[in-house]
Amino acid sequence: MISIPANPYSYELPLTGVALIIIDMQRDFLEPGGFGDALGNDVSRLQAIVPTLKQLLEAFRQHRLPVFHTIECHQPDLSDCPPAKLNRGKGALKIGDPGPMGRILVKGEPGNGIIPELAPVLGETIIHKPGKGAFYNTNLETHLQQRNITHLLITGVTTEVCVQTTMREANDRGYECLLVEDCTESYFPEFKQATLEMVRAQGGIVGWTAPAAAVLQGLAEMGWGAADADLDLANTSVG
Ligand code: TIU
Repeated sequence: MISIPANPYSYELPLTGVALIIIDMQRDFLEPGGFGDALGNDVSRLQAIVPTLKQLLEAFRQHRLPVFHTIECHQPDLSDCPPAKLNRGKGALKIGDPGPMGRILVKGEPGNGIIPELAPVLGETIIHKPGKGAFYNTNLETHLQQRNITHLLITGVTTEVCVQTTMREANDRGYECLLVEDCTESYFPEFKQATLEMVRAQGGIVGWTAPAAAVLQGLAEMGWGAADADLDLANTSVG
Protein backbone atom coordinates (compact mmCIF):
# COMPACT_ATOMS: atom_id res chain seq x y z
CA MET A 1 0.00 0.00 0.00
CA ILE A 2 1.23 3.47 -0.87
CA SER A 3 -0.14 6.68 0.57
CA ILE A 4 -0.69 9.52 -1.91
CA PRO A 5 -1.15 13.02 -0.46
CA ALA A 6 -4.62 14.00 -1.66
CA ASN A 7 -7.75 15.94 -0.78
CA PRO A 8 -9.57 15.63 1.56
CA TYR A 9 -7.00 13.18 3.03
CA SER A 10 -4.47 10.59 1.87
CA TYR A 11 -5.47 8.17 -0.87
CA GLU A 12 -4.31 4.65 -0.02
CA LEU A 13 -3.31 2.84 -3.17
CA PRO A 14 -2.85 -0.94 -3.02
CA LEU A 15 0.02 -2.65 -4.80
CA THR A 16 -2.36 -4.21 -7.27
CA GLY A 17 -5.78 -3.23 -8.52
CA VAL A 18 -5.25 0.28 -9.87
CA ALA A 19 -6.15 1.49 -13.37
CA LEU A 20 -5.83 4.77 -15.24
CA ILE A 21 -9.08 5.91 -16.85
CA ILE A 22 -8.73 8.49 -19.63
CA ILE A 23 -12.10 9.95 -20.55
CA ASP A 24 -12.85 11.13 -24.10
CA MET A 25 -9.56 12.81 -25.07
CA GLN A 26 -10.91 12.98 -28.62
CA ARG A 27 -10.54 15.39 -31.48
CA ASP A 28 -14.33 15.86 -31.21
CA PHE A 29 -13.77 17.68 -27.91
CA LEU A 30 -10.32 19.24 -28.35
CA GLU A 31 -10.28 20.47 -31.94
CA PRO A 32 -12.30 23.02 -33.89
CA GLY A 33 -15.02 21.46 -36.03
CA GLY A 34 -15.92 18.69 -33.57
CA PHE A 35 -18.76 18.12 -31.12
CA GLY A 36 -17.46 20.48 -28.42
CA ASP A 37 -17.12 23.25 -30.97
CA ALA A 38 -20.59 22.53 -32.37
CA LEU A 39 -22.01 23.03 -28.87
CA GLY A 40 -20.55 26.53 -28.86
CA ASN A 41 -17.48 25.99 -26.68
CA ASP A 42 -13.94 27.37 -26.85
CA VAL A 43 -12.20 24.02 -27.35
CA SER A 44 -8.67 25.41 -27.10
CA ARG A 45 -8.71 25.44 -23.28
CA LEU A 46 -8.68 21.64 -23.09
CA GLN A 47 -5.22 21.36 -24.70
CA ALA A 48 -3.51 22.54 -21.51
CA ILE A 49 -3.74 19.17 -19.76
CA VAL A 50 -2.28 17.10 -22.60
CA PRO A 51 1.42 17.19 -21.56
CA THR A 52 0.67 16.31 -17.92
CA LEU A 53 -1.76 13.58 -18.87
CA LYS A 54 0.80 12.20 -21.31
CA GLN A 55 3.34 12.06 -18.47
CA LEU A 56 0.92 10.09 -16.30
CA LEU A 57 0.08 7.78 -19.18
CA GLU A 58 3.78 7.14 -19.81
CA ALA A 59 4.28 6.29 -16.13
CA PHE A 60 1.47 3.73 -16.31
CA ARG A 61 3.02 2.28 -19.45
CA GLN A 62 6.43 2.14 -17.82
CA HIS A 63 5.01 0.28 -14.82
CA ARG A 64 2.87 -1.92 -17.11
CA LEU A 65 -0.28 -0.91 -15.28
CA PRO A 66 -3.76 -1.09 -16.85
CA VAL A 67 -4.97 1.84 -18.94
CA PHE A 68 -8.52 2.37 -20.19
CA HIS A 69 -9.36 4.98 -22.84
CA THR A 70 -12.97 5.94 -23.43
CA ILE A 71 -14.42 7.33 -26.64
CA GLU A 72 -17.81 9.03 -26.67
CA CYS A 73 -19.45 8.01 -29.93
CA HIS A 74 -22.56 6.78 -31.67
CA GLN A 75 -23.32 4.20 -34.30
CA PRO A 76 -23.56 5.61 -37.86
CA ASP A 77 -27.36 5.13 -37.83
CA LEU A 78 -27.54 6.98 -34.48
CA SER A 79 -29.69 4.17 -33.08
CA ASP A 80 -27.87 4.56 -29.75
CA CYS A 81 -28.42 8.32 -29.55
CA PRO A 82 -31.72 9.27 -27.90
CA PRO A 83 -33.52 12.48 -28.97
CA ALA A 84 -32.77 13.90 -25.53
CA LYS A 85 -29.11 13.92 -26.54
CA LEU A 86 -29.43 14.48 -30.29
CA ASN A 87 -31.44 17.65 -29.84
CA ARG A 88 -29.01 19.39 -27.50
CA GLY A 89 -27.00 22.40 -28.63
CA LYS A 90 -28.22 25.04 -31.01
CA GLY A 91 -25.19 25.32 -33.28
CA ALA A 92 -24.96 24.75 -37.03
CA LEU A 93 -23.94 21.10 -36.56
CA LYS A 94 -25.56 18.30 -34.55
CA ILE A 95 -24.49 14.73 -33.77
CA GLY A 96 -24.32 12.81 -37.04
CA ASP A 97 -23.98 15.87 -39.28
CA PRO A 98 -20.99 16.02 -41.63
CA GLY A 99 -18.30 18.36 -40.34
CA PRO A 100 -14.69 19.19 -41.23
CA MET A 101 -13.44 16.06 -39.39
CA GLY A 102 -16.22 13.76 -40.60
CA ARG A 103 -19.60 13.13 -39.01
CA ILE A 104 -19.93 14.68 -35.56
CA LEU A 105 -19.49 12.19 -32.69
CA VAL A 106 -19.90 9.15 -34.94
CA LYS A 107 -17.78 6.04 -34.32
CA GLY A 108 -14.89 5.62 -36.73
CA GLU A 109 -14.93 9.16 -38.13
CA PRO A 110 -11.58 11.02 -38.07
CA GLY A 111 -12.84 13.57 -35.57
CA ASN A 112 -14.06 10.87 -33.23
CA GLY A 113 -10.59 9.45 -32.61
CA ILE A 114 -8.34 10.03 -29.63
CA ILE A 115 -5.82 12.86 -30.16
CA PRO A 116 -2.50 11.54 -31.52
CA GLU A 117 -0.50 12.56 -28.42
CA LEU A 118 -2.52 10.13 -26.27
CA ALA A 119 -3.24 7.42 -28.85
CA PRO A 120 -3.77 4.01 -27.24
CA VAL A 121 -1.06 1.37 -27.67
CA LEU A 122 -1.27 -2.41 -27.73
CA GLY A 123 -2.47 -3.76 -24.40
CA GLU A 124 -4.64 -0.77 -23.51
CA THR A 125 -8.42 -1.08 -23.50
CA ILE A 126 -10.71 1.19 -25.52
CA ILE A 127 -14.27 1.61 -24.27
CA HIS A 128 -16.77 3.07 -26.74
CA LYS A 129 -19.52 4.80 -24.81
CA PRO A 130 -22.79 6.33 -26.02
CA GLY A 131 -23.49 8.24 -22.82
CA LYS A 132 -21.70 10.56 -20.49
CA GLY A 133 -20.79 7.94 -17.91
CA ALA A 134 -18.30 5.28 -18.99
CA PHE A 135 -20.32 2.51 -17.30
CA TYR A 136 -23.60 3.19 -19.11
CA ASN A 137 -24.17 0.67 -21.93
CA THR A 138 -20.52 -0.48 -21.97
CA ASN A 139 -18.54 -3.47 -20.72
CA LEU A 140 -16.15 -1.37 -18.61
CA GLU A 141 -17.26 -2.96 -15.33
CA THR A 142 -16.69 -6.46 -16.71
CA HIS A 143 -13.18 -5.51 -17.79
CA LEU A 144 -12.43 -4.06 -14.35
CA GLN A 145 -13.80 -7.10 -12.55
CA GLN A 146 -11.84 -9.50 -14.75
CA ARG A 147 -8.64 -7.73 -13.78
CA ASN A 148 -9.50 -7.32 -10.08
CA ILE A 149 -9.30 -3.55 -10.32
CA THR A 150 -10.55 -1.67 -7.26
CA HIS A 151 -8.92 1.77 -7.55
CA LEU A 152 -9.41 4.20 -10.44
CA LEU A 153 -7.32 7.24 -11.28
CA ILE A 154 -9.69 9.33 -13.37
CA THR A 155 -8.62 11.87 -16.00
CA GLY A 156 -9.88 13.47 -19.22
CA VAL A 157 -12.64 15.79 -20.41
CA THR A 158 -14.86 17.44 -19.59
CA THR A 159 -14.60 17.61 -15.83
CA GLU A 160 -18.22 18.31 -14.96
CA VAL A 161 -19.80 16.27 -17.74
CA CYS A 162 -18.33 12.88 -18.70
CA VAL A 163 -15.57 12.82 -16.08
CA GLN A 164 -17.79 13.59 -13.11
CA THR A 165 -20.57 11.30 -14.32
CA THR A 166 -18.08 8.44 -14.67
CA MET A 167 -16.60 9.09 -11.23
CA ARG A 168 -20.05 9.01 -9.66
CA GLU A 169 -20.99 5.83 -11.52
CA ALA A 170 -17.73 4.23 -10.37
CA ASN A 171 -18.24 5.31 -6.76
CA ASP A 172 -21.73 3.78 -6.73
CA ARG A 173 -20.19 0.53 -7.97
CA GLY A 174 -17.67 0.45 -5.12
CA TYR A 175 -14.53 1.76 -6.81
CA GLU A 176 -12.14 4.02 -4.88
CA CYS A 177 -11.67 6.97 -7.22
CA LEU A 178 -9.13 9.77 -7.39
CA LEU A 179 -9.67 12.60 -9.87
CA VAL A 180 -6.30 13.90 -11.09
CA GLU A 181 -6.65 17.68 -10.80
CA ASP A 182 -4.32 18.78 -13.62
CA CYS A 183 -5.28 15.94 -15.94
CA THR A 184 -8.88 17.01 -16.32
CA GLU A 185 -10.32 20.15 -17.89
CA SER A 186 -13.58 21.86 -18.70
CA TYR A 187 -14.74 24.49 -21.17
CA PHE A 188 -15.78 26.36 -18.02
CA PRO A 189 -12.99 26.88 -15.42
CA GLU A 190 -15.51 27.56 -12.68
CA PHE A 191 -17.28 24.25 -13.36
CA LYS A 192 -13.96 22.38 -13.12
CA GLN A 193 -13.23 24.03 -9.78
CA ALA A 194 -16.73 23.31 -8.50
CA THR A 195 -16.44 19.66 -9.52
CA LEU A 196 -13.10 19.22 -7.76
CA GLU A 197 -14.60 20.72 -4.63
CA MET A 198 -17.88 18.81 -4.69
CA VAL A 199 -16.41 15.33 -5.23
CA ARG A 200 -13.99 15.69 -2.31
CA ALA A 201 -16.37 17.57 0.03
CA GLN A 202 -18.06 15.87 2.98
CA GLY A 203 -15.04 13.70 3.73
CA GLY A 204 -14.64 12.61 0.12
CA ILE A 205 -18.31 11.90 -0.65
CA VAL A 206 -17.42 10.75 -4.19
CA GLY A 207 -13.66 10.36 -3.85
CA TRP A 208 -10.33 12.14 -3.76
CA THR A 209 -8.46 14.71 -5.84
CA ALA A 210 -4.70 15.20 -6.17
CA PRO A 211 -2.26 16.72 -8.67
CA ALA A 212 -0.45 14.43 -11.11
CA ALA A 213 2.87 15.08 -9.35
CA ALA A 214 1.58 13.38 -6.20
CA VAL A 215 0.40 10.36 -8.19
CA LEU A 216 3.67 10.16 -10.12
CA GLN A 217 5.64 10.28 -6.89
CA GLY A 218 3.50 7.46 -5.50
CA LEU A 219 4.01 5.32 -8.59
CA ALA A 220 7.77 5.90 -8.43
CA GLU A 221 7.82 4.82 -4.78
CA MET A 222 5.95 1.64 -5.63
CA GLY A 223 8.68 0.52 -7.99
CA TRP A 224 6.34 -1.90 -9.70
CA GLY A 225 7.81 -4.17 -12.32
CA ALA A 226 6.30 -5.88 -15.34
CA ALA A 227 5.81 -9.12 -13.39
CA ASP A 228 3.39 -7.41 -11.01
CA ALA A 229 0.97 -6.26 -13.65
CA ASP A 230 -1.75 -8.17 -15.40
CA LEU A 231 -1.05 -6.90 -18.90
CA ASP A 232 -1.57 -9.00 -21.95
CA LEU A 233 0.39 -7.29 -24.69
CA ALA A 234 -0.98 -9.69 -27.27
CA ASN A 235 -4.51 -8.40 -26.89
CA THR A 236 -5.70 -4.86 -27.11
CA SER A 237 -9.34 -5.08 -26.10
CA VAL A 238 -11.99 -2.98 -27.69
CA GLY A 239 -15.29 -2.62 -25.88
N1 TIU B 1 -20.18 19.01 -23.66
C1 TIU B 1 -19.33 18.60 -22.76
O1 TIU B 1 -18.82 19.36 -21.93
N2 TIU B 1 -18.96 17.28 -22.71
C2 TIU B 1 -19.47 16.26 -23.46
O2 TIU B 1 -20.43 16.41 -24.21
N3 TIU B 1 -18.85 15.03 -23.34
C3 TIU B 1 -17.79 14.79 -22.46
O3 TIU B 1 -17.64 15.43 -21.43
N4 TIU B 1 -16.91 13.87 -22.83
